[in-house]
Amino acid sequence: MRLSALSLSTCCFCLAALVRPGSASFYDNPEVEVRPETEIPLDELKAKWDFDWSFSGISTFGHLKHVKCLTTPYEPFDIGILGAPFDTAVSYRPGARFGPRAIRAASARQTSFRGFNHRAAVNPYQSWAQILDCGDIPVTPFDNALALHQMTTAYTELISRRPLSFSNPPSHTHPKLISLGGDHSIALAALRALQKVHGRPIAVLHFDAHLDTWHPGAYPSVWSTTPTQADFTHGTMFWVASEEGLIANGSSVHAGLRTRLSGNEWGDYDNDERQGFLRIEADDIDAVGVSGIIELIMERMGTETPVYLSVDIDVIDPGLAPGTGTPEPGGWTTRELIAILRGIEGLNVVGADVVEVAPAYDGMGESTALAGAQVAYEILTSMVKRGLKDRGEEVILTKPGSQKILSKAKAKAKARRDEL
Ligand SMILES: [Mn+2]
Repeated sequence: MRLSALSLSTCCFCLAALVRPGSASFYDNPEVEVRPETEIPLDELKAKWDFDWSFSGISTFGHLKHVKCLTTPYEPFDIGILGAPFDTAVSYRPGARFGPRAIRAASARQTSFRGFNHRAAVNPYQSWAQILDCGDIPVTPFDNALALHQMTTAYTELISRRPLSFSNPPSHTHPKLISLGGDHSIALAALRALQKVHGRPIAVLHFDAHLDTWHPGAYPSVWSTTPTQADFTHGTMFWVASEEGLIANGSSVHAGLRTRLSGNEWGDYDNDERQGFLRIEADDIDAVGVSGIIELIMERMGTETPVYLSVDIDVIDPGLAPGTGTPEPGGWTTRELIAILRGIEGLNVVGADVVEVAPAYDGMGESTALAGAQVAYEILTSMVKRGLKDRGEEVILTKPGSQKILSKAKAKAKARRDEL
């Protein structure tokens, strides 16, 4: 007994020695003041509780404020993240209806607090734009014609509003949406809405392993007679959009292609050419590099043409992004895609999507959803940065220190090459 009492007192002495003089001990149970709720000032509550760790809080994209924009026309915004959980137009693996949910969860480490994009020198979450998580369109899974109608109506309604930071043409005249798919067919709804609201065909920049300009007849739907609801799929929506005159023929681009083609000839490419797309194959990156891909896109699209930027996550190699509907080996790395997206930040993007994230086939580390969240972040960054430029507030690219180190390393590498 005496010994344990002694140890206890020694221990207490040690703890006392660790505690800074005058401060409360870690082990103190502080007195919590009980006050009627009405007596606590709101700013005091906000100061104490109005923040989230990356792992806390309800899941919205990047911890953005969630507003169901479709039912709150009195809440203006500049850029909205809009879920389109629709996947009943897929040709292979279903499951992308869970894409928005997975991408939101995977975006948890994007916070306004730590959101500075070092590649772009801007924090999209702390700039001019009011960005909201607009929630999901409640798309029916039972009737694709109705689903397309719902998505088109929702998209049209949202981009017809006046943005919070309205600025004169050609700049921010309409809110911009980044939609989270859903399968790729949701792009048809976006293009119908964009063409209507902007009053002109839209150029499409399409990152994908596949063409998605396929004629509906390229699918073995022998029971259907054209046109039917079966024409609307995640591989034909750009064909339908082209037929409807929604896509700017001659200024659109596919990037990252590596699909197999129908039959024993180039008919699919011929059909694609009629729709006016430039095709950049996944393999082209070996010949021209990331910067060559960027040049090809910028040369084709310029900085003024309104662009719909559509990213099928299957553009990334399935080794890095397996959670998708129609995986094709031999794709770009996530880093290459990020670098390309950064390189084309000067485009006039009026709308965008990240589609085909199907978390059921993803790895336990949610690599596909993480890539999807990163792609959305890069697009968001570009929209904000373009807005800064249009407002005459161009950001100055400064990377203290690293540029010097990089140029030194480059010079060293060059010297080494010359030596050899
Ligand atoms: Mn696609």
